[in-house]
Amino acid sequence: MESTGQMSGQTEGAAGDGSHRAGFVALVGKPNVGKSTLMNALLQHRLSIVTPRPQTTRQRVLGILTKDDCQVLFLDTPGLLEPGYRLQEYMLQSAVHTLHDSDAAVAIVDATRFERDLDDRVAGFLEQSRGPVILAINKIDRIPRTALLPMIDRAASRFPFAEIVPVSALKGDGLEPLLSAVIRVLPAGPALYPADMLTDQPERFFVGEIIREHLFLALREELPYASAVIVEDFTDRSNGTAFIQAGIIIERTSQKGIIIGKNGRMLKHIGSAARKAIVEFLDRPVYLDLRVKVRPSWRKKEQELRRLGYTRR
Ligand SMILES: Nc1nc2c(ncn2[C@@H]2O[C@H](COP(=O)(O)OP(=O)(O)OP(=O)(O)O)[C@@H](O)[C@H]2O)c(=O)[nH]1
Ligand SMILES: [Mg+2]
Repeated sequence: MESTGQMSGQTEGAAGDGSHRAGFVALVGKPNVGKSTLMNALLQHRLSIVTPRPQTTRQRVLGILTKDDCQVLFLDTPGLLEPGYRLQEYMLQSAVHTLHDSDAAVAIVDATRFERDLDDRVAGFLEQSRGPVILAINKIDRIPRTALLPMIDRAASRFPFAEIVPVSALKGDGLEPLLSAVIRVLPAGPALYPADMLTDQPERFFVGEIIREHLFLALREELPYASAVIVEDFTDRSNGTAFIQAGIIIERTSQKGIIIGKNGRMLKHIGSAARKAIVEFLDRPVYLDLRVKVRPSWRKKEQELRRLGYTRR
């Protein structure tokens, strides 16, 4: 991947005439509307994990888009859910705090579930946004064109959006108009990160996320939600291979058998799929060692959540 690491000083806008814009833009919306897919499409990079299941994203993910005259700091967030346990409370807080702390926001709805996605509760959260809010009506590849105009009218009557842009994050439709709308609401200012930086989160974080992505893809029912990943060792060996040891955390001993599978087949499948994706992400050979660990009710325990990195940042 491109360089990650910590922020290292400021860069000048290419224009150098004070017309440069930069700011944080929160991507918010109900679970599964396509927030992460949209951020990745805008960045043209697979950064934030995506699965068909709701509640895939659990923490905010920074994606930096640098152009000649602007730097957009996209913040992908967990879905605006109704929390039932401590992890979900953390997820909701993470989304709401990001919305409060950003210069602007893009609210995202799934065009096929418009009424559910732009309900009073979501509108209430959007009112707490510090800056202007743009609406992206996503997944327009799944609705007839004629359904769009009435939807735009209803959206405009529900919230004072700065702009409303129909998109398909999956097909790449409407991304240019959306990006232009985002840049229009960005405050003036210099770039905050070096031009070649894609995120400020370490490779280690994304390695854990990729493993979790493959848990979400491979497992059924409650298991994806009962699992977490902790990267215990990440060492670059002298031969150029990244040596990674990670724990798959589950809640009950009875879940262990399912994750390991008959003759270890499930764990092997998850490991090889995740390893392939990590190689692609890190762009170097990877040795991946996965172990399954039981931590009873980790989703409900503050201390366990903190150990897994689910802490406010
Ligand atoms: N048809 C279609 N599917 C899409 C589009 N955008 C996203 N999806 C699909 O919607 C599902 C959810 O996408 P995500 O990007 O993970 O959604 P999210 O809002 O980040 O979800 P959470 O992180 O769980 O809140 C995936 O299966 C995507 O492929 C789109 O424009 N069209
Ligand atoms: Mg997501």
